[in-house]
Amino acid sequence: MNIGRVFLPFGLILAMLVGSYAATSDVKVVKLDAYNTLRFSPNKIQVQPGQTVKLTLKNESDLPRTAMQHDWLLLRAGSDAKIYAKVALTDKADNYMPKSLAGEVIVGVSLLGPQESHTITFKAPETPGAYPFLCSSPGHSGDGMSGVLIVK
Ligand SMILES: [Cu+2]
Repeated sequence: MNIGRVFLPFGLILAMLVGSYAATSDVKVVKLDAYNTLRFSPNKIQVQPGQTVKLTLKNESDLPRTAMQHDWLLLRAGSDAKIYAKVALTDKADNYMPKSLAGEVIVGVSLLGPQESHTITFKAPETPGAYPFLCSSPGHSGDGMSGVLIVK
């Protein structure tokens, strides 16, 4: 007689477990390393539309902080990373993230010193396309510290 009562909660718990498992496996984990050579590794990241992305930026440098800081900024599709970098170049007061171009930035990690790392979690854009990213530390993206997030 009690089977009905026992079975229903068990079924609900099972459904909840399955649901949370599906959500966890849907997270794209990205380890993004930033090097003295002014490169990101990887420089191409592919995600699904709207996918949850857990991204850890690590500054792999062992130079003094003043010599080698890196950040990571994901821009809107169609945004020009070269223009962003050019404006950012002289904007030390804003950590090279100019307020006038804040609308171009989807998400980012601000400047990290040598051997520092920081993790952010964000939702990938829903619209398929190529979203440029860069390090806005002066001169870095011009020397190759840029890449692309592909939403597909
Ligand atoms: Cu950099």
